Amino acid sequence: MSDAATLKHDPSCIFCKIVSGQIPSRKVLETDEFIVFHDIAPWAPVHVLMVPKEHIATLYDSQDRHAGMWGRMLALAPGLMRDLGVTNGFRTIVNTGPDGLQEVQHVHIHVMGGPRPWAKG
Ligand code: DGP
Repeated sequence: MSDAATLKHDPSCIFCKIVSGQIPSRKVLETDEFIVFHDIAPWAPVHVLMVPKEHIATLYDSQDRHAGMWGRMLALAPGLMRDLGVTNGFRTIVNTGPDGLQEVQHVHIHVMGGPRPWAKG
């Protein structure tokens, strides 16, 4: 588990600003380690982002001490999607780096579901 006071924070990062409440978001869930909020430009009927509170720029920057947090985020995804009305499957995606199409330099898991077809694959 994490100690909020010691977590890395980048004041210029848009997701750090959402974590700190400086920028509003449609928040779905919050733990001491991460928050979940609706994507501003959804690719699917339900599209949320799971975002660590600590500023970790990309998956390349994730460390062994973050492994448990990744597991806890993924473990929450099915129940979270069920609560959002998604009961027939969903996609989880982590974009990494320029060739991985990562736009926001703060790691996040896209969790997308709802009746298909919808865009992006
Ligand atoms: P990626 O390409 O994996 O870095 O995806 C970044 C996602 O973040 C993209 O789907 C749009 C979303 N996003 C960017 N800025 C904001 C914002 O200010 N608020 C919310 N809710 N989502 C954002």
